[in-house]
Amino acid sequence: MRRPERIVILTGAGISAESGLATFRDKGGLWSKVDLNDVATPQGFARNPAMVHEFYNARRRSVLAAAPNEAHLALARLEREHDGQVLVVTQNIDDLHERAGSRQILHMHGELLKVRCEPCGKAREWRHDLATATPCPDCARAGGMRPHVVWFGEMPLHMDRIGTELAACDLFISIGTSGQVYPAGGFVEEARSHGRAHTVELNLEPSGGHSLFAERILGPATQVVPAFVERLLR
Ligand code: BJW
Repeated sequence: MRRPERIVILTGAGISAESGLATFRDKGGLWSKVDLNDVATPQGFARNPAMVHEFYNARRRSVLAAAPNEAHLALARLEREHDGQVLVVTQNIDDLHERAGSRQILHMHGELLKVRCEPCGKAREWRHDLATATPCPDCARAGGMRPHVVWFGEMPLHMDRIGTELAACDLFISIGTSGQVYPAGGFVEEARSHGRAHTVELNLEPSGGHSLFAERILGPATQVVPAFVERLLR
């Protein structure tokens, strides 16, 4: 592998698993406990907002109680010590990359510690429980506040910038994601299709069937990510 200049790192729920945050599709994951159509679609929220608030309130409390692990810290070290660009594109809605020290981060599926008022469109930091009756601090309307996250059928955030970065990167690393959710699941092909990017998957178990990655390293994120970062910086 040539020394990369521009690195794009896609992270998924697996990088936060060893911080105690549940993944979605692993055995015992969130989608084995709740129906994603009920809690992760605009239609589910319209049907039963109280249930959706309860689901995200519990997850917000878990995120606030969690701490970044060795994998988050290793990516922050890479950003600090690599003499090129390092961009983390995360599907995760937790703030563990930020708390580990990463600064170049795009949250494509939103952020759990933010809420948005649908009527006035204003998003703001939020660390408390949210209820159907919570009024918007900006426009004072009640009933329109929702978690600032991207549900199925909604457009992920920062897609233009992500497309530009994937086209320009020479190393694409995917960490702890099953690759089952699009558009993130197609990023490896996007990075490859420009012909320059070396592609690496770091995961507990290989994602998908036929691999589109040039290299796969299997193991828990807290072990394989620091080792891979060490190799890159050597
Ligand atoms: C470890 C580990 C350890 C464990 N160490 N590793 C048919 C075909 C194709 C697409 C579609 C289709 N029908 C509908 C679609 C589109 C749909 C989609 O992809 N559906 C699929 C289910 C088929 N996508 C959308 O609707 C998206 N929007 C969209 O497409 O807009 C249109 C558009 C058009 C053109 C361009 C761009 C856009 C929106 C998707 C929103 C996803 N939202 C969620 C919820 C967010 C809020 C929340 O957190 O509650 O995002 S769903 C959930 O899945 C969450 C995650 O970010 C996302 C991905 O999950 P992730 O991170 O991969 O977790 P898991 O659990 O799947 O995998 C964990 C991995 O970790 C595993 O691989 C383990 O091995 C590993 N692991 N422990 C290392 N210790």
